[in-house]
Amino acid sequence: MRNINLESYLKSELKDNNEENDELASVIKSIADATKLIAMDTRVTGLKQIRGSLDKTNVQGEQVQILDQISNDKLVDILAKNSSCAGYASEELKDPKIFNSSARFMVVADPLDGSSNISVNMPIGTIFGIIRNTDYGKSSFIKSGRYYISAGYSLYGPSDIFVICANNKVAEFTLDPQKNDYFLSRSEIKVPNKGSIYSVNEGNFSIWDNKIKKWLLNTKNPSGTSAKNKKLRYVGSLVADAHRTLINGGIFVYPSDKNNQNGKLRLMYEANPFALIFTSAGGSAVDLEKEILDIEPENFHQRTPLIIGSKSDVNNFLEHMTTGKKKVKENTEITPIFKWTSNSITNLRKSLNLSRTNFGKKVGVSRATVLRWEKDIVLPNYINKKALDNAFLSVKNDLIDNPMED
Ligand code: P6P
Repeated sequence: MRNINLESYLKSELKDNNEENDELASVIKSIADATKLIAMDTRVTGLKQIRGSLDKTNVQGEQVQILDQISNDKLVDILAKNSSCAGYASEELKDPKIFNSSARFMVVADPLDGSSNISVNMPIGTIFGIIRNTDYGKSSFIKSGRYYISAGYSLYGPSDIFVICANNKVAEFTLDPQKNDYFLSRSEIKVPNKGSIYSVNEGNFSIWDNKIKKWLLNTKNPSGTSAKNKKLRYVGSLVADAHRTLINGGIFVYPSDKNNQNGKLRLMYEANPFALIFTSAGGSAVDLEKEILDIEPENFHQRTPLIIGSKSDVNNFLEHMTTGKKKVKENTEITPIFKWTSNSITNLRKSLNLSRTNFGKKVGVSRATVLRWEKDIVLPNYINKKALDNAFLSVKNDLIDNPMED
């Protein structure tokens, strides 16, 4: 594993002869390059006088930390130069930046999450999601997590690490400062089905709904002979708390409360990326009742309750939220939404009234690939299937009355 760097990993993971893969790999690499620059700053905030805040508030009405702005600027500078990146939207921007509206992908990001921890040298991170650019222009940023084709984060901690979810696999890379490159340090991360840690800000207990209080009390005082007490770990930096939960298992809970009726964390660039990562790694990600990835966003900066972790621990949480024994839909991995066969692909293309060339452009492949699909010579791969899902979802209202035969 030692000598596999991010670039060679992406080449091997996204190897199918799919025009889209190279472009997806290049966008991921651009984001990784930006996080290397951010990491260089996070190591010396006390020396470069980049602690503290600017005399500026962001669209959330929060004071902008100097490093928030620097991190956002680095991501904008690098992604604006990537011809595969159509645009970028982030916690720090009121509106998205559109670079090239006909490019394949868009990036959403929280450029520096947990910035209130900078001044006390606690772990902080960059969170991002990559969405296929289906209907071009600004509106295409408002998409549910099902449209995210990749997601990841950087954690600036004792090590600077970069975790990426691509092709339904989650892998961790560690930055070698001498080589200034990310090398594979964990491949195919899987969340343990149950963990011994719970992570929640107990300081909010008095402003929680009673069901949340009941969950916490039962977690602290488990009943039953085999019940074991869990340990509390809470950094107050989402990337740090989420990464520990991804590796060790357990549960991270940030529910809604009287001060944050819709939750505190943001759907598009905090919850959705972690939901894709945890679901792809065999864990769960829900709000108080359903999967995060199924939330249809109304606005880009909207917030949500976020509960992520081991499937068993999240199901136990959900049982406290409902009277019945409701379980998270057993979705062992992010599978494409529809079953794509030569027939259903042809039906979709004809329903869109597109030539093979233009249909290929819409789903990111060549005319020849579309022909091979329709002649059953080759099957679409995972990324192709997500693109076909998106193509269908983008016009589903027209098609819903005449569902495609399989
Ligand atoms: P609280 C950091 O400000 C952040 O947005 C997340 O990184 C973190 O999980 C959460 O807020 C912590 O919030 O209310 O516990 O301080």
